[in-house]
Amino acid sequence: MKLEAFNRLDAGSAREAVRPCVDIDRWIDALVAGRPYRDRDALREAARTAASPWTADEIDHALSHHPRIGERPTGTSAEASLSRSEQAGLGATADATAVALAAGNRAYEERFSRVFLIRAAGRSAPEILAGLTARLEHTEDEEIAVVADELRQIAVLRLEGIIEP
Ligand code: 2AL
Repeated sequence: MKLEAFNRLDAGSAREAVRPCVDIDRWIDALVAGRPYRDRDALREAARTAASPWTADEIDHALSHHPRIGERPTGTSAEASLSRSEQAGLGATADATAVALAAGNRAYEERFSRVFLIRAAGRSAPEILAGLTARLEHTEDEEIAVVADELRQIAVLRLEGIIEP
């Protein structure tokens, strides 16, 4: 959708257009209320500002929408198709890397009691595995800051994919 069209949509349709970016009402409301945007830089800035910071509850809620890395969703929702394309770099993952990612996901969930989240778009499987391995060493405070930043990156990238210049 063109930015021009997004600027003119009724509020309900605008909300549904951006919901697949991240299902957090406060963020969606801020983005929709901030219209009209003069260009995509202004839209991106509003998206970042509304995502800084997330609350702990918002992060928990958003994570429930993200499949594990390596487990690409098969559904037909806008979110599922975004996640599939973000994880496209994992397409030809070597068996050993796939096994290590699955083990890393389990270790992460045991350590932090949540799904491991990383902005997958533009990253290869070995890069994601290296990130996962390094993040297992984090304290909770260090790690929650990384999660918040990755979630922000995913939301902004998705928004840029949905709203064209
Ligand atoms: C995801 C996802 O669905 N898209 C992305 O960039 N990362 N999932 C995840 N667990 O990190």
